[in-house]
Amino acid sequence: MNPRIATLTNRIVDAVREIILEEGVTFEEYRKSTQFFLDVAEKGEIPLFQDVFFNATIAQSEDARRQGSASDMEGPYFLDGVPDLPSHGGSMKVLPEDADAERMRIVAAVKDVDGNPVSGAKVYVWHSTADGRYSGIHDGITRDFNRGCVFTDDKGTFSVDSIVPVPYEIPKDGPSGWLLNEIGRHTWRPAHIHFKIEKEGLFGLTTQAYFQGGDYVGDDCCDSCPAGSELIMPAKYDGDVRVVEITFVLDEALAPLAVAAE
Ligand code: MBD
Ligand code: FE
Repeated sequence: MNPRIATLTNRIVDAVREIILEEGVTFEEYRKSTQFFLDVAEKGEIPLFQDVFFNATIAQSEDARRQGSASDMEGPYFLDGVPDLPSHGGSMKVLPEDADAERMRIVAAVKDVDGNPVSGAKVYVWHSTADGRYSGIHDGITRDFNRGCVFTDDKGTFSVDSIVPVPYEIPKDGPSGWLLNEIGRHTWRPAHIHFKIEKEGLFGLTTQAYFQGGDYVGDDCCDSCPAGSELIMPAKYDGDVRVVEITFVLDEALAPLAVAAE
């Protein structure tokens, strides 16, 4: 018997049973829901389904236990073993056909909750191409593009050049896209950059940054980019380069929950 699993399972089952009775759910609807989950699994959309409906809330739940920067979904497209970049002056690999895309410079600082710089933090950065694909995941694009791994310098800072990503449409022909459509929602995420920051002894922060003024900002199909979010970056430019100036505040590593799941 695992008390954590018991609590969560019982509360979820109770909530669903209550809805079934209140809404008068039928055998036919029940069979459709069985088929729906079979489809989600068959299409490999279990991670996507969870991201669309629950991950933003998991981030909220974790953030309630912390004071550092807001966290956000990792999403399904993180890859390890990506190109190493210097702390400053490096450029992500950009597809030849994206050579004319709008350029972007990420200028970042990593700090602890007392404002001290965090040097030697390992930061993964990844985002879509200018036509909304992730390298190493989607068709026709090998894994190194628009991805990099960089360590913060002794001032806790790093910077990296790339191109500005675009809004991302989740697969709309699969079950997750179908369900969004059935409930009157669209299947788009605002343009975003993913970050995953690791430093021994500190909370590992996974988060994203969005572009103020961009399409679907405040209207994310995953509900991860509400209007007013601290993760929405103001439109700052250095000439024609979009500058994303961002500070990541890392908490101390979180203590495990009092009753941890096994
Ligand atoms: C993405 O690029 C993403 O970040 C998430 C969370 C879900 C689907 C695609
Ligand atoms: Fe993404």
